[in-house]
Amino acid sequence: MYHYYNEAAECLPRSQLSALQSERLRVQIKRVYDNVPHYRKAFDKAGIAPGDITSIADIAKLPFTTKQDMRDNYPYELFAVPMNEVVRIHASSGTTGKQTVVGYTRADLAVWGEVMARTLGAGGVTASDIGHISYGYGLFTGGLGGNIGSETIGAATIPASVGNTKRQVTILQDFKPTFILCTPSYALTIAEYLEDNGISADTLSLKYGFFGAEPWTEQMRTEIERKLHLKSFDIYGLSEIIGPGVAYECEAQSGLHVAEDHFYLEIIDPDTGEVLPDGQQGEIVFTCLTKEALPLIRYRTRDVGTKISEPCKCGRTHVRLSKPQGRTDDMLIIRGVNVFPSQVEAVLLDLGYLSPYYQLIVDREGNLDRLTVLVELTEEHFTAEISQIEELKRKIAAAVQSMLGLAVSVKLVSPKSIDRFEGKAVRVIDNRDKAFRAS
Ligand code: DLL
Repeated sequence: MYHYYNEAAECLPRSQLSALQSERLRVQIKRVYDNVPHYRKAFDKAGIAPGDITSIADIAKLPFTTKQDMRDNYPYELFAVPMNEVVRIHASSGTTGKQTVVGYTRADLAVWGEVMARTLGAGGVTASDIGHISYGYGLFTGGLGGNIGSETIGAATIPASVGNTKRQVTILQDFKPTFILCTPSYALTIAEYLEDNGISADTLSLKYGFFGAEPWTEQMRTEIERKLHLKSFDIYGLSEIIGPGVAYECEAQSGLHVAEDHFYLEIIDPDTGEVLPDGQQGEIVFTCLTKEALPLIRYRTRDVGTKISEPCKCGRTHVRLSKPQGRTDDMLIIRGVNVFPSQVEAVLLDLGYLSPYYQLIVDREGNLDRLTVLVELTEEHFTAEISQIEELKRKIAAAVQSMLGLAVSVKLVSPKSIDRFEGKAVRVIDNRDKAFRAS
């Protein structure tokens, strides 16, 4: 039996969903044309009048919106409502340039609560549950996004926020939450604290975990479930679109359902902008169909994914997104081979005897890029003979090479020497720019 928060909306027949999307797009295009100078200019330039958009199929006529457009209109110029209608601001820090600022009206917050309640409901959460929210509270959308979903579904909500793992574990033991939200890397940090302190996961009451905000593999899922004794679900989103809740896993766990009555998904070829057919990997593009404060149209997320339109076993009619592998910006190109950190993670954890802590270091020697995989030894291997360690390194390098077709160096480091993360993990250290600057 599958669980839903809003079965009528989540299982709406495709013909009705498509009619709803068409109507919502029509209203949205008029809203942005009338209220956002950037869109008026962009549509005029493309020769499109709001009246030309009558059905969801017309979406392909519209120009894309990019991160650069957000920067150029910093902080509020893309808002489609006056400030007295905005009730919340969030921002994502971004590694380069200015923060990306996003806003919500009261109705937008209600949509956020709805899609996050669907996310939790899809895992089986109900009003009888107790939720522990360990995403950071603040400008990051994780904490307050988890919070609004948990409250909307009616669960007793613990706004634990992130950090101070000892205190988090005390809360987990004493307040007895039945579900937790945090990054997959923080879930591992909590698991490690339990192990180090001889606390069995059975002393906690956790039944479900909702992990996202960064890519994580099926192998990582197995690791987390084994250590925390819970069932885990992937949740995806980005601040620009609403925050967490844009797409979520159901109990069939074969992709993430996009809340398609609110966010329209397209997959495009990042080089040509052409819309790709189902099943083909490309850049994820979203259009906000109902957002009032910041209604982005065809926003290029720079995330890589695949659209799955086949019906899902769970009965939801909304399309699925393959488990997001990472951002185009995170994809490394090493001697012509494309590598996502998550692919290396899968190889490492498949070996079965490594710790889930790793980092990828990229250096340039002369004109050649070199990838070093840094992996922590487990306590068990730490005391091994040098010859055994050499053998381990050889095995890891061979496994990565056979999977990715790329020769790598492997460096094994002592347990707990790689940084632990409370929020999003940093997996890649790219020294190539530095080498370039120095030369
Ligand atoms: O990370 C929102 C969020 C919070 C999602 C909590 C899930 C849970 P931003 O900080 O704007 O928002 O970062 C968005 O994070 O474009 C992806 O690259 C990445 N990302 C988010 N969820 C996933 C996921 C939040 N489940 C960026 N798998 C996105 C892979 C993810 N990457």
